[in-house]
Amino acid sequence: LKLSGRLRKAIEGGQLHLNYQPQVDMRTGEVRGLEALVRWRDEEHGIVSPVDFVAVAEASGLVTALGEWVLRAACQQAAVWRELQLVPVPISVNVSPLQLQRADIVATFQRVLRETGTDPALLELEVTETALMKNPEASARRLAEFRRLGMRVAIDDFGMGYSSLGQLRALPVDRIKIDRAFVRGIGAGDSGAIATAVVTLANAFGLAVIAEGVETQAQRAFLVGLGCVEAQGFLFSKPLDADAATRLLMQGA
Ligand code: G
Ligand code: G
Ligand code: MN
Ligand code: NA
Repeated sequence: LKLSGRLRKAIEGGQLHLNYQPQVDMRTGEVRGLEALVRWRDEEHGIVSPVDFVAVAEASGLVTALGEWVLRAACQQAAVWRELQLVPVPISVNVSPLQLQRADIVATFQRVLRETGTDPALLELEVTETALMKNPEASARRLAEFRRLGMRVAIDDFGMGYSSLGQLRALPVDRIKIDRAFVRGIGAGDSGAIATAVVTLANAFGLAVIAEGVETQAQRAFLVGLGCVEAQGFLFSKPLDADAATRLLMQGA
């Protein structure tokens, strides 16, 4: 069976699952959010990375089914955490470029939220800067619709997509995620100039900011010094399976 056929079966047959990477307040370690990251365990190929299979989904017309599966799984997990009476934590879900272009995406997301009883304010959609810049006007309209429904929007991998200041200002988003390429070298020869510029930009536009890929105390200290308070990264936690994420949230409750 071709990879696309296997993926279709995986989506239908429950071979996908989500991991959750904590987004923390670097000053206190408090969990402020979780990014949902999809995983595929295939009998023949083992763990297949989303880097590979999101592209397969986009090329084979499965991107809507995959995206809906991811959103529903995240919302169902949020419902489990609600049942456990844990303090609600926003979940960030990645949206692929092609998925964002589909005309029915807003209606589909609205339906999934309704069916799972999810508060839209607890959902953040992550769209990469590169994806947004392929079609800035249409993307902006789409993101504005999500925000009208009460969801939050983040620009993922920021700094890699060459958006102009004018384009950035026109995008209806809530926060910027500093790409880990601009965090990696801090404390090891990199002056942190780009990270500094991104935080300055976010402040100027009234956007929140979160750093990705924080792995060292030096990076953490530098970013906190800039006023970038939130981060994801191996220094704090790798992506966790649902049980480990539940245990983490219970510690905070
Ligand atoms: O978690 P990991 O490092 O394997 O993620 C690799 C890439 O896959 C990242 O760029 C991440 O944004 C992307 N990714 C993870 N989960 C999803 C998902 O549910 N949908 C989409 N479109 N991309 C995802
Ligand atoms: O592109 P996106 O930001 O969605 O990618 C998320 C991916 O980044 C996750 O798959 C996660 O495994 C990876 N990641 C998270 N924290 C770190 C980190 O500190 N270092 C590195 N190298 N990768 C990380
Ligand atoms: Mn992401
Ligand atoms: Na990223």
